[in-house]
Amino acid sequence: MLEYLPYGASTIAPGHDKLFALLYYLSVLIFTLVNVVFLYFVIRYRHKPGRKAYYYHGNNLLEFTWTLLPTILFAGLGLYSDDMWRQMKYASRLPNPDVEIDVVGQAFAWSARYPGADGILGRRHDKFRTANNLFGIDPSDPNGKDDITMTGEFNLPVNKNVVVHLSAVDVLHSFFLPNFRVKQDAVPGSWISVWFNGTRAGKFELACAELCGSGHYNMRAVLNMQSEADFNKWMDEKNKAKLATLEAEKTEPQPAQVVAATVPAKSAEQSPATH
Ligand SMILES: [Cu+2]
Repeated sequence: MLEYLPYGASTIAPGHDKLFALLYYLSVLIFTLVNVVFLYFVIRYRHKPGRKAYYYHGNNLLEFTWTLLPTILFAGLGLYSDDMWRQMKYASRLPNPDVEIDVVGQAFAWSARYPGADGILGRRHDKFRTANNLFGIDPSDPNGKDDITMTGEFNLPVNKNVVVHLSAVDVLHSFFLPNFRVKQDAVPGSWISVWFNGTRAGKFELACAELCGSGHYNMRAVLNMQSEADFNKWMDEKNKAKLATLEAEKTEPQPAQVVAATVPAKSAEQSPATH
């Protein structure tokens, strides 16, 4: 239909492309008609010596018609495309997620958060956000301890409903997966959910589609769409590595404990009472 579009790789791509093609060819048709008629009138009624311009005062039938036809056309297109829009954008139409992740945009990179071995994304709030905690994971929520975050490249399974909760750290970004026909602004201070169901395995581009600063052109990530088995294997490895790190942290003294142990001794040394 429209060969220059990136090939579709999600369940909504065929319906989306049909709608896109309809709008595209309707625009081409109307543009051509208007310009052919326009050119005809320009030539037919061009200036000629002796030709007199005449005064013409409206025509109700003509005005009624050229108001009614575009109204029918635009209202019709609105109604026709409404279901596709709801399916893509309405929170009430989000499918039951098979995989649920958080994604944040930050000048100039995309990061993702997976729920970890417990399968639960820990609570988050922007007040907890630091350079080392881009998602604002609540440190008091045990569900957040095993969450896994990564930047620049991440994996997801094909033929699964993926729900992405989207936000931004600094300025507006736009989460754009051309092959999946998904595009959604990522807005600092709010979390917006988008979904897709990928139909093809492979590497896909996640681009930023909002001019967000000098590095905007370079703000992209790689999305690896894998078979369910490959994805589960990848996720298991990530979870094992994360649990091992958590175990190691438990046995080593925490930086906070080291500070707590040394500070009183130090202050006792410096206290005038001990001299
Ligand atoms: Cu951006």
